[in-house]
Amino acid sequence: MISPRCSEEVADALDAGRAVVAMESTIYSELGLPSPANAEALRRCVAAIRDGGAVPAVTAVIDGIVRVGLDDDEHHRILGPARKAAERDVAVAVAQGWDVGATTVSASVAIAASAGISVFATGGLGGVHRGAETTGDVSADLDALAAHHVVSVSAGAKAFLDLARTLEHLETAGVPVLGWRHDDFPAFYVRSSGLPVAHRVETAAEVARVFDNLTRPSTGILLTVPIPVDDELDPDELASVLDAALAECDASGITGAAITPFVLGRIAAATDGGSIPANLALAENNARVAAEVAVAIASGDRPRG
Ligand code: PSU
Ligand code: MN
Repeated sequence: MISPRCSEEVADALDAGRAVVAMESTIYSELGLPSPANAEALRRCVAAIRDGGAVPAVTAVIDGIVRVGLDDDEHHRILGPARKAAERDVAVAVAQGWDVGATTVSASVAIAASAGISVFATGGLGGVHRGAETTGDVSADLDALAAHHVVSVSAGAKAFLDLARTLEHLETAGVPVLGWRHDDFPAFYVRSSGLPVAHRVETAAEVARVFDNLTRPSTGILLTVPIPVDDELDPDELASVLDAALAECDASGITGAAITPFVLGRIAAATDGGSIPANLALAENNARVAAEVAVAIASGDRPRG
């Protein structure tokens, strides 16, 4: 089994029972956001977690070592070229000594759990892709949420997924989906997908209580946080851009892992780059809420209601 190497700061915080928030590295690499927005995203998310009274713990595989918590002078390692590492790839990245394995949600949640970290912050989750009934393309992120005892905080799932099926999958897998002060499952760049979340929560203490009372010891929670009102993109414009981009993928044979960068590029172009600040704002907001939840879990204080 993996034994991640924690930074001194993260190890000290975990020993002392202080709040720690795990982070992924795919979104901060060239695979997730263009430079220099990726560096800004990382800086803002780290700062939001610290401002919230928690210790940020970036996960990655660097020089074949599973890392939890990077020093600031190591951040450049994940900002450049990287290989995408989902949960199943982590062992391979170690065995083969990958320079930089950028961890997706599934890998990050698995690594967080192995280090004893209870809360993880991301931008958007992977999920069930449109057309999955023929391609079978369902992100390993969903199974990881069901398999590891971690609260994952996200602004819903990637914008161009089949969100209804993503929610069905999470229901089947036994993962509670909680909406942070919101009734709808968010759709990343927009606050509402039109689909309801299973349960709405108002406080971090409430999330902590749910976390304490899961019936399966190794299941997690998905806490969805809508993008802040002022940063939301126009839902109608986004829907038509998405449909056009996906049709273009179909027509030109773009499939699998190539779909995400292509569609994100089309969204950025169609919104005159407006999707990038929106992406940063939602990631930072998720980090802020994750810190609040981590502090509540670490405090052990669970006032009801
Ligand atoms: N959402 C985005 N951009 C991304 C991702 C999610 O808007 O780059 C990344 C996350 O790291 C997530 C991963 O875990 O994509 C899921 O990839 P896949 O669908 O291949 O499982
Ligand atoms: Mn996939």
